[in-house]
Amino acid sequence: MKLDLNKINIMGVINTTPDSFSDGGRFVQTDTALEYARKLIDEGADILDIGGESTRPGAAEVPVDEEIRRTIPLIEAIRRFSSIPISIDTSKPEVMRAAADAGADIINDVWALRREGALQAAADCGLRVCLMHMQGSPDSMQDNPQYDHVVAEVSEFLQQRIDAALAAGIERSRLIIDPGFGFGKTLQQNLQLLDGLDEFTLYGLPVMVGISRKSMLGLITGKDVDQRLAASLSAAVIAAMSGANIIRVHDVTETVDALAIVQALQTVQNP
Ligand code: 8Y4
Repeated sequence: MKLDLNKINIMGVINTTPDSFSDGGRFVQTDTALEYARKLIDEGADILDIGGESTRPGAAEVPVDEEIRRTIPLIEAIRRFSSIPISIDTSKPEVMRAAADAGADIINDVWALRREGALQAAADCGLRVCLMHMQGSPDSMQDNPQYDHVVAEVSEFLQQRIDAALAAGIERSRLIIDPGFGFGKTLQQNLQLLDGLDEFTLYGLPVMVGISRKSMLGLITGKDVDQRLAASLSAAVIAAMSGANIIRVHDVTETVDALAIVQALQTVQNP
């Protein structure tokens, strides 16, 4: 399966943290995650995003060997039956290299290759890279995030990371950008980013967004995380209408239909 970034792509989230696929031992854990991967593929996901480290505020750091044990056997197992594009959600150079060897296609790094050795690892692998904006670090990013102009500042940051990636030898055609909804942003700042999302298409690079189930939707609707499907679909449609090329979601079945309407509209506008 080849990645077509000229259309709207649905990225299905697979978390391999132990709280997600809980403990009957390593084999059972990979096996359960593998069944979940099959389900997302059947539901129509275009890309799978596999992560072994929680970026939630207050989450513990995961050692590199543990992150590898959680993610790499799963990527290898998916590759035995599917050629679906796979994204590895990691900031660690060792995990990037192992994932590339296992058959991953995209590095999804919420640190935008700012960790030691990450630029070089990504350049060596030759995978696509999603550069995401985050203000601060996961443990403290939500305590009083501040911007004068959030769209301009996120845009400047992404321009700097694009420049750093190019300087490290990563081809421009391999880059994807993401404003990082919820990563060091208040509700108001997230809404300003969503309102200005079209500006990020001006780089001529694919734009990715992750809004699914996030707290900004909870703050607007008053709903708990497991009751945010309708809000997530609404946000996905808004992002796609603003030109986002990859939408990272938890609810693939429902998002497939919601974004099929946007895709049909865009195909009639731009045949
Ligand atoms: C409920 C469910 C509440 C999920 C919060 C969350 C993004 C990302 C994440 C994103 C890219 C998350 C790994 C945070 N978000 N990668 N990763 N863009 N590129 N929180 O927006 O889903 S994890």
